[in-house]
Amino acid sequence: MDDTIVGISTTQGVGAISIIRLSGKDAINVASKIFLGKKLNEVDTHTINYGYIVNEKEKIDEVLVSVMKKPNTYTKEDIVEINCHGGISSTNKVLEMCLLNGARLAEPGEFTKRAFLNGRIDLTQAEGVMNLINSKTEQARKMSINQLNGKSAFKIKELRQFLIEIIAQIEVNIDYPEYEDIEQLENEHLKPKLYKVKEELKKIITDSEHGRIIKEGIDTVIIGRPNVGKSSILNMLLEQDKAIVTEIAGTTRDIVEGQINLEGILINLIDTAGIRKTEDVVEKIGVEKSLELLEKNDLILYILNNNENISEEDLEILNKIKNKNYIIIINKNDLHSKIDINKLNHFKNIIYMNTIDKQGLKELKEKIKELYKLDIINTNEMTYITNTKSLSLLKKSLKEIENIETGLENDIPIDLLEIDLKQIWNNLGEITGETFQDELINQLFSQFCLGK
Ligand SMILES: Nc1nc2c(ncn2[C@@H]2O[C@H](COP(=O)(O)OP(=O)(O)OP(=O)(O)O)[C@@H](O)[C@H]2O)c(=O)[nH]1
Ligand SMILES: [Mg+2]
Repeated sequence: MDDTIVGISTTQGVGAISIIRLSGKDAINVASKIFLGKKLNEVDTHTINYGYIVNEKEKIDEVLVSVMKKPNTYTKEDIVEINCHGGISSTNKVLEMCLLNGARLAEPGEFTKRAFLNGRIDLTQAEGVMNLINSKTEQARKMSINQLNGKSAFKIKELRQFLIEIIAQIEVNIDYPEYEDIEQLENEHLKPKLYKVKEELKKIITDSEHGRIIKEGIDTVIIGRPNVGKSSILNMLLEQDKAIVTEIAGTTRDIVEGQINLEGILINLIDTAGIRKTEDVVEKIGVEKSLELLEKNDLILYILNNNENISEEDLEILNKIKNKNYIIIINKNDLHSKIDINKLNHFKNIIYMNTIDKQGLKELKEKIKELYKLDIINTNEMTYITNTKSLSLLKKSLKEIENIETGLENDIPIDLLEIDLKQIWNNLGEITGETFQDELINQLFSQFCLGK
């Protein structure tokens, strides 16, 4: 991190203004070498300075240069931002001048990485920055700004603190059994504490899964036999004729996608080829794709035709998706009913619909809201962990805490269980990017002052 980095901070392309950002101990020097105007080494911090970017021969662009001296900057290092005219060639030229005068091209996310390494933000906040940039809906924006403000990290740090207190108490019991004035941590005392950790972990995991939905939307696949009205339902939801609809079975071959916004949550819809046994090579590939999509999506809309009986193939697929999030739509309810509804006795979330007068549309939307509790998602109250690795660390921790509980039931010695507790503590530390072993030792002593 000794070097000075440079990058274009605005979108590449033609625009009114582009910003080229420098960060590092030579940021101001590099800018001075190519700037014609006030002496940047001598200007006050957090000032904007008018002038030109120049090389030996000519003026390259007319610019405004912001000088921000450490530590009150985004990266906690010296930062210079050059506002130049937003053409592709002038922006690239200014960047090139910075590179020729001692800066190195920044890697993606490197400014934020420096902010983390220099201790200005933790890992979850860094994730928040990325999420904020990528927010597609108002809900996602609100959630990211909370994450950026450190709310998620706070909850995890609090949980780590609670764990360290348990670990510390176990250590005291092991190392100083003769200290009678110190409360011995009996299994009975440990149980409610572990329960609390477990419940907190569960809540963070649920929140994070909701968070993923807010961020990315609900991936929803529309599945069913040919001609039941899948593409008509997609078109109805999108309010446009995106997919081809005909009375010929096997119309849709490839997937057709679209997006709707439901209460600020994106529903990513995929219409598929109707599932049936077919000798047609193209259709066959389509059917295989449909079956594959069953596995990959958050929500399955399984479509049946009110005017036909339920086939063995339908039941086979329905049984496969029983443990997933699904809604069964009985379409074409304007037609005479030939469906044997008793065959669906073991299934829930059934909606009658027709795409002619849009009956059932409202109910479908309500059902999705209910399944994903979209009404009660409160972005303010959420502890939201976005990256997959962190989420898997949380899930791993939950498993570990359950193992500890079982261990306690089976009278496994407490010092063995303590190793697992430390592991959970480490896992949580990895999520916020805090260090582990040394910190553990320091914390232990700072809390108990047993060195006296
Ligand atoms: N009566 C009636 N007809 C419908 C309804 N929905 C769709 N249809 C008709 O059913 C036929 C098939 O509709 P599609 O939407 O193409 O069906 P699909 O499931 O996408 O069919 P494939 O792509 O072949 O798998 C068309 O003629 C539609 O007009 C409905 O609610 N009522
Ligand atoms: Mg279709």
